[in-house]
Amino acid sequence: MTLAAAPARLSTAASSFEADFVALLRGSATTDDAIEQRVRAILADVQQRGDTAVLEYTALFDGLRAPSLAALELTQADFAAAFDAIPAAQREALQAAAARVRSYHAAQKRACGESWSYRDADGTLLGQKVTPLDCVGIYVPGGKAAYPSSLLMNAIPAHVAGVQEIILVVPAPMRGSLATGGAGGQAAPGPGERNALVLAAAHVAGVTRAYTIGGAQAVAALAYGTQTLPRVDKITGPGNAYVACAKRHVFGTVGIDMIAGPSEILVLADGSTPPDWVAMDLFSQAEHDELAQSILLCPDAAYLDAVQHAIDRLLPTMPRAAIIAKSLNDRGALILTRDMPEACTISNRIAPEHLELSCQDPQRWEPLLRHAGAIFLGAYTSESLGDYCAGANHVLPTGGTARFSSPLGVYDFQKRSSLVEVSAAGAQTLGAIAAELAQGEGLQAHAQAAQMRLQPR
Ligand code: HSO
Ligand code: ZN
Repeated sequence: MTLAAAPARLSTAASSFEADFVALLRGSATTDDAIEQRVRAILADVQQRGDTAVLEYTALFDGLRAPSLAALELTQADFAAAFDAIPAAQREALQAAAARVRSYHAAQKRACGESWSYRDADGTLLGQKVTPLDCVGIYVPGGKAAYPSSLLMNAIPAHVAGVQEIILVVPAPMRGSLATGGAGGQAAPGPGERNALVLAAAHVAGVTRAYTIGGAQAVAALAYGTQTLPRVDKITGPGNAYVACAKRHVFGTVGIDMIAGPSEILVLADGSTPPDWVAMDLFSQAEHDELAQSILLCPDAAYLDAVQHAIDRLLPTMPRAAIIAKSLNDRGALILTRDMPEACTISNRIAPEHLELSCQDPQRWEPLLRHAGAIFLGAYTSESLGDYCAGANHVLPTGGTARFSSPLGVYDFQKRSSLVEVSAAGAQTLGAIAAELAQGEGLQAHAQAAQMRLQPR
């Protein structure tokens, strides 16, 4: 069977455009009653029974039996051994990527992650004190979609922020039994054996503890704490529908980063980039997931044809052609716009996770772009470089949420406390204002607390 990918062809000049565009942006259903109920039950159970419940679900869902949660702990020695065991080229790539991600987030911390204060003329001090979270949990999927790069993107900003305890949870990649020790056979892989690159990434990223658990039960363990696991302050990282649902539910008990949807890429092109490059960039996000969305916007119809030809030619060469084809056929689009400004307007309406401005003068159009998780400027800036090693974070708002949210960053692992120190002179001015407003609100104690300080002690 030959696979073909024919993304929808839209034109902003067509009378059907609005209807087609709205249909294109209609996301996949995000709630599922069955998942919802299952997750609620798991959360309540782990909250009540702690380690025992986590172990039972791990045996049930992951086929990994262990006598205790401690037996599922991965140690720093495990990370180091994995790091030493991977090929040298992978080791070097991991370290190079980690160094760039670290520099980027260190710069981010200097720019917007430091405490600040100022003093009024009367000596009153006002400011904000920034402190790192004490303890965070990072969820890394462990099945076929194990992304060591995502571990770097979550753990490094936490580390740069100064978080002391970074706890990784990563589910077992295959069925096995720790209870039997796995001594004389190949049937019992140790935890994480299949994910050497994930463990090696934990080694370079500053993870402090790790457990081979996953799913809603791991989220519950992190959110509520168990006999073995401490309760964390925030949980970050992507996961399947159960994990996403569990994160939604524990929000408020702990912080969460975001609920990540399928990957998205929008390429806004002027027709000057080699069509093969753009086709491959569209594939790069489509290959993540059949529900991923890849869209090309361009004012040049001949260029859209050229990219379609590139898609036709390159698709059969892709190992994940089936996923790419389904994603492009169901959710992809090649959209003809009247001009570049209109392409920018359409892009803002989509508010994509990744936006490639693949044109000759990206600086000219960038000021028109308001909503995107990450903006990649110029033909050489493939989004895939951003996924691994450019340095900026690849955990980004999806599904149009870039209208109101930002990439994962150092700031997600910090919190702020307001600082106020009123001088004796300041108490005169502020006391009069506060007393007036407090009386207006009928709050006498407030008013008097302010008034008492009008006179020096
Ligand atoms: N593009 C994904 C991240 C990723 N890509 C990991 C490759 N590995 C997030 O949108
Ligand atoms: Zn990617």
